[in-house]
Amino acid sequence: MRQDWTRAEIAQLFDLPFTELVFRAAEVHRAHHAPTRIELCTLLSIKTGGCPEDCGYCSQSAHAESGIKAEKLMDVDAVLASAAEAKAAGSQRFCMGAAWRSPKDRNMDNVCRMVAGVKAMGLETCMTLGMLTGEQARQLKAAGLDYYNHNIDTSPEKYGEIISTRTFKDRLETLHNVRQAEINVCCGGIIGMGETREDRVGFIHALATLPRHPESVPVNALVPVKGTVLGNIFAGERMIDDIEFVRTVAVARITMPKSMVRLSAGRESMSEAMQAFCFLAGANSIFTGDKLLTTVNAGENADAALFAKLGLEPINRGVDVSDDPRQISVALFSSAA
Ligand code: SAM
Ligand code: DTB
Ligand code: SF4
Repeated sequence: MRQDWTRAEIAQLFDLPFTELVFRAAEVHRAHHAPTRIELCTLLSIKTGGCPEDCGYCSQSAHAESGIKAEKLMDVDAVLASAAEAKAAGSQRFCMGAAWRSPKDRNMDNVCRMVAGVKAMGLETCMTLGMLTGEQARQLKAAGLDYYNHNIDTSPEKYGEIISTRTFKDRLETLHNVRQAEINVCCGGIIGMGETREDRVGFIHALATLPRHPESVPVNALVPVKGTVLGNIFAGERMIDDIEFVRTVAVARITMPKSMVRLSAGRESMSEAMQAFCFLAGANSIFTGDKLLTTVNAGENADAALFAKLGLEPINRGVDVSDDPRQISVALFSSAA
């Protein structure tokens, strides 16, 4: 995999005629993944609201006036009950999110019990808890954590306009700690925060030049939440052109061929045709269920209908995969074709 992408090369990809860009992305997608198979992940907010960070997009920041109240960390049993529901609904990965700047050491015991319990159900485990020390990352790994989500969100230049309570470099440090602990990395960001094309180039460049590409790359479309800084600016509508969003997905696919590219927040406001374009351009993972962390998601019925319409199927890890999910499902797809 190439880690030496230049900004100029990434800008050239963005500049391609749209159909040419999507065609190239689809080619790369087919070479590395089974193109009709989509990974299903489910989110749960295990600790909602009252976050000391000032991320301008986030309903859970204590600096926002979104009406989300601060809650305590959920009980382990309640989290496991929710994971069991997600598994019964066909989800493959259970992603637990906490509105923390970073976990306190006294939280680690409960959080690790959540990981171990979810893992024991046969689900893949993912957490997003804010910044981690090396020691905390090692504890999560020992508990059975498969993935850690920690987004860079936007370009290094734009970062300080969106968040002032931590730096882009802080983000990279946690990503390093997660990698050192041999936990898979889930890292992406948000499109539609008023960033320029150059910012989107810088965002993809930062991801595609990490020492190793993230195994998962969530591409969120900003969900404008009233009472947040960005929600107040972009009240009530998605502030990214559909075609530019699909271009971003396509460039992520081309530059990070093996990564799972997740069509994440904002899907609820996307048409079926727009989502189909994203799948064609290389997106191969979604969040299922009717809720993300605090905002609404497309919901299982809508997704089942969309999958049926498009002929998509969930990745069935038990059947399609053993050691390397992607390679074996590619092999299955090729022999079926
Ligand atoms: N506190 C942790 C952290 O910041 O890493 C984890 C939770 S945070 C909600 C996870 C990610 O969700 C953010 O990095 C951001 O990319 C995404 N996100 C949050 N609010 C969003 C919104 N309104 N629209 C789109 N994406 C959002
Ligand atoms: C990610 O990139 N998107 C997810 C997950 N990682 C944790 C979160 C989306 C949150 C959307 C806003 C909300 O529901 O509060
Ligand atoms: Fe806190 Fe994460 Fe929301 Fe930022 S994105 S305010 S760190 S919960």
